[in-house]
Amino acid sequence: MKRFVATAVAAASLLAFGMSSAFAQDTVRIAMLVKNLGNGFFDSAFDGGQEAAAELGNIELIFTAPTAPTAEGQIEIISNLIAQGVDAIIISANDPTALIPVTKRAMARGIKVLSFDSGIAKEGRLMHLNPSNNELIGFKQIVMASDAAGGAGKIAILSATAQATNQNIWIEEMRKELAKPERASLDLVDVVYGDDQSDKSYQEALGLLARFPDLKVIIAPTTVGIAAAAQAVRDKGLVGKVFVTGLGLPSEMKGHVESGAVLSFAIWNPIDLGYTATYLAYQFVKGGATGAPGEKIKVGRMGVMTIDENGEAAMAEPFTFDASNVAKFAEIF
Ligand code: RAM
Repeated sequence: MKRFVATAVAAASLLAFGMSSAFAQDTVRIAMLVKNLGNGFFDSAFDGGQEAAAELGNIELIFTAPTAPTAEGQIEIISNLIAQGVDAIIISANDPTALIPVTKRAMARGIKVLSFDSGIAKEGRLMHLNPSNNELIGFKQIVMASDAAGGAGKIAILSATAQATNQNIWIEEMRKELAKPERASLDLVDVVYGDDQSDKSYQEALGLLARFPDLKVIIAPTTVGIAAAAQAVRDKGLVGKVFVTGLGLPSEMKGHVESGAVLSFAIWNPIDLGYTATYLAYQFVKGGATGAPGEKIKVGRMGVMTIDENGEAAMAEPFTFDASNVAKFAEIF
């Protein structure tokens, strides 16, 4: 809600100051369409987007999302954005393929469609911005789980939605790592989905704890899931017996690390991700970027992104947090 108000105020002040219509026409309208509302990860991404917008000037950045993380909700919003005639849409997709018809329609109207965080398949966007290297994200989570489990025992995954492009890629990478002989003592017993809703994630975590009394680790590759799972472990008095790891926001995980339910977790900087995605969108609208393989696109304080053969680019390595550094980063995101 806060986000819509911010946009409305920016637009209203333009009118109030009687900007000429020529100026208004020059304004680049970029929509950041995320998986769902009420997720702190995306709120931070929008903060980064606003930073890029302020730096570039003359951008109206619209933050929007369905209430629940569904492809249907995103399709409806994209149709509305086409009708509004925005210049670009940056999307964290709830499904890799379901959005393709509507994003193709948007691109046919000249709207620059990019995906970030959670991708749309190649034909449905001009480029995709990965937060980091997918293989590394999968690998890191298994290493953290293995460390927490002492190298052996039952582990389970609590993911976001069953269709989420990014989580499904990371789960695939985790499975590949688990298939290695040196991981043979780790037993992945289940994968469940909390739909990036706190309540559902909490219930799914309780379900895992009940079904697998000797479970050692829950890996949640989602900021919503990891916080909910840590809360479930604490509420059940299982701290020290079951550990939670995965991808989390320091600001949401500080208390869970201090409680001992979480020994370590990882993430990248969502502010930098939103900043870069917004900058890229601007470069497609105004800077002539096309997303062709090998293309190098300047993205302000983040330097230069290089497009690979799949029309993708990746940002930095995920960073690991534990009791030694979580409090410091909790102030930032
Ligand atoms: C949640 C969302 C997002 C993902 C993070 C790690 O906030 O599912 O897409 O990148 O977790």
